[in-house]
Amino acid sequence: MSNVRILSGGSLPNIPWQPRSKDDTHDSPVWRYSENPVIPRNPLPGVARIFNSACAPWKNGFIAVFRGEQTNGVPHIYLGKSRDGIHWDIDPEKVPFTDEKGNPFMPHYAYDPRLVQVDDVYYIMWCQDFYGASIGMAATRDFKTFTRLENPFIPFNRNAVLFPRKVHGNYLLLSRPSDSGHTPFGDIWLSRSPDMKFWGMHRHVMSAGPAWWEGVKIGSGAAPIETSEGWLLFYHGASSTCNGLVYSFGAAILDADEPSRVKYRCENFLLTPEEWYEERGFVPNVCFPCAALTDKDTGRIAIYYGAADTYLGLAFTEIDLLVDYIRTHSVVRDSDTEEGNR
Ligand code: BMA
Repeated sequence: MSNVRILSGGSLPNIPWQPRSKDDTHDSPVWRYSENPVIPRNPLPGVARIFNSACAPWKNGFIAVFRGEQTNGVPHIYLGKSRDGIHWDIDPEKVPFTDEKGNPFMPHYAYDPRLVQVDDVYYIMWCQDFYGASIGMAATRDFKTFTRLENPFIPFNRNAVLFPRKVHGNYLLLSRPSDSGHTPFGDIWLSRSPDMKFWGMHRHVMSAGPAWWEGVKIGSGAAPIETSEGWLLFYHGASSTCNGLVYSFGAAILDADEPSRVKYRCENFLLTPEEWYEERGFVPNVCFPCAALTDKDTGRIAIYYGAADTYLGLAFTEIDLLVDYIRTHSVVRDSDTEEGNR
């Protein structure tokens, strides 16, 4: 067994947790919460489904940004609070984004939010209309005012995830350049910024495939977790079937100093649709992670993932088990291990 340490996030004794069942025969070191889904259908007036969503520790509990699909079909972001990370009190109003002067500045739509704390600022990033699907970003310190930042990229782009600290003086943002529709391709890229306004020094991180579960496209899931082995990244991968795409998730470990280099990449998925709430819903067969909580003292990790574009699910793992599994099943190619600048 390895002895890997979690470096980001600090102690989180109240992390949601459930030990693995003795009857669980999965090969993977990730197991589901037995009471999934944690958010059922029709959670709010005018909101039919909550899924692909992110949370973070906040005060003595947790705070979340939810992807809420309204009954008119348009997704927006909603705020929730929880004492235990499982039962949520969700604000029925959309998150009130403003510009830097404090004037209302709402995106036309917003989906797949991520939430990342860097120093004492919480950043939310999501996919929105910027004359085409692209990345929106906002900052908050108090979860009362939410100030939009400059959109980091031109269209088309999705699945942006910030690192939880600067590396060599720059903020780091992973993203997934895409097209305007149900993108049939997609690799993960890294961009740097000194100020959260100007993004550049773009580097390729890793491409879709070759494992079949991630053969069509991949995209970052939770914010990278700093460990003594490097940056642990949960990411989703899509596989093409005669019945459409199947979304699973896996993990890789990126180099601590130069995160565009992949050190280990697990060739197996960690979680793939097999429960009713993953296989059946608005879009069947989707497991889509957007956040992970960690407790550095116990090595516990709680992963939040959208299920079937309909529900929110929770899964668990432990850092030692997980990193052992990733290393044992790691397959990396030149396009993974190189710095990603050609
Ligand atoms: C992707 C994103 C996700 C969604 C997934 C499956 O392209 O739009 O929001 O969960 O498709 O429908």
